[in-house]
Amino acid sequence: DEVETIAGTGNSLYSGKVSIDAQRFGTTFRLTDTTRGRGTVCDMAHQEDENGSCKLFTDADNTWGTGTNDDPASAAVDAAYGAATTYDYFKTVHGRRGINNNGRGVPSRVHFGDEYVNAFWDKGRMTYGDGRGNAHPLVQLDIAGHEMSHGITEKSVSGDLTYTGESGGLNEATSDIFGNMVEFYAANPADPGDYLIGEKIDIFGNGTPLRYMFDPALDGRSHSCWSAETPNVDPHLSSGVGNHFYFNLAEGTGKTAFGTSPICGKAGAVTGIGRAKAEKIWYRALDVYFISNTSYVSAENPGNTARAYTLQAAADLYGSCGAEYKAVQLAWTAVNVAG
Ligand code: ASN
Ligand code: ZN
Ligand code: CA
Repeated sequence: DEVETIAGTGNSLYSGKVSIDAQRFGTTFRLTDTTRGRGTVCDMAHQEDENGSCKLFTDADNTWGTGTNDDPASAAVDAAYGAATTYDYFKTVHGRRGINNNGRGVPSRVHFGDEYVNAFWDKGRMTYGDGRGNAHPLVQLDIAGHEMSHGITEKSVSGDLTYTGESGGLNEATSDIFGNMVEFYAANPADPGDYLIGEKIDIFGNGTPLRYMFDPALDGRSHSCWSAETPNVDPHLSSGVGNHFYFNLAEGTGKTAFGTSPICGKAGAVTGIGRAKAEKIWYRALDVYFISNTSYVSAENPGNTARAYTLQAAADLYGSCGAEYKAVQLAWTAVNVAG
């Protein structure tokens, strides 16, 4: 039987009608993306076991899902679209061909567990739960980009960015940053780019997003400004410092189209340099300079900080006398990470 890639139609939960690349095998279509290194989407059917079976989604007419949870394939469409869009983002914007930079795709598992309110990256694959109550399935594009970016971080930083303390915060911030840069890259009117994480999931049941990058403390827990407590909190909270820095660098402080970014302490205002430059600076810092224990602030080794490495990346890309380098300095200072 002939096998070929055919663009199918997907009716997603969050991104409207999207094109997804499926594979035809005889008279059946499979959710295997042969144009991006054979990434797959499979159905955990509410099981959680580590090595239990996950059944590859198949379809008879290459029109996948209905856009509602009545059809288990709808969440699979979001996962396929998320993996494909994230793959395309890193290839187009950063010249990286997949997580391992070898052109290989990765598997996505959907419908993991029973009312599981999370998504995660482990063992070289993405896994998504269905949520519970008001919390909808955790397959929104920025979440897919977040989880896949954990794989990018794992393969870019030798030994991974350690998932505790401030390096854990940088690991989480990297995933939030690229998750939303993927959302902007997609430019999908059904899910426009923003600096909120999981804004369509309603994870708290009150309409608020999981996280806010322009002022992370709006969630009542995350750190918008670095403090001596930052190394002691969960990576999903210390990520606030990196997320807020990134927002300042890309969009500036004060009132913006995406939210109001407060300035920490007595720092000066920042004028953003735009996402196209900010994302290249963060990616280069991650890929070329970050090591496993890089932190926001380090008394012992001031050279091994995100501030030092993003400045180095900015100097490499745009020179050390330009507005970009200056903006990196100001954007860190505005989150209370001084030079
Ligand atoms: N969704 C979470 C994350 O990707 C899962 C976790 O806490 N590891 O960060
Ligand atoms: Zn994460
Ligand atoms: Ca978002």
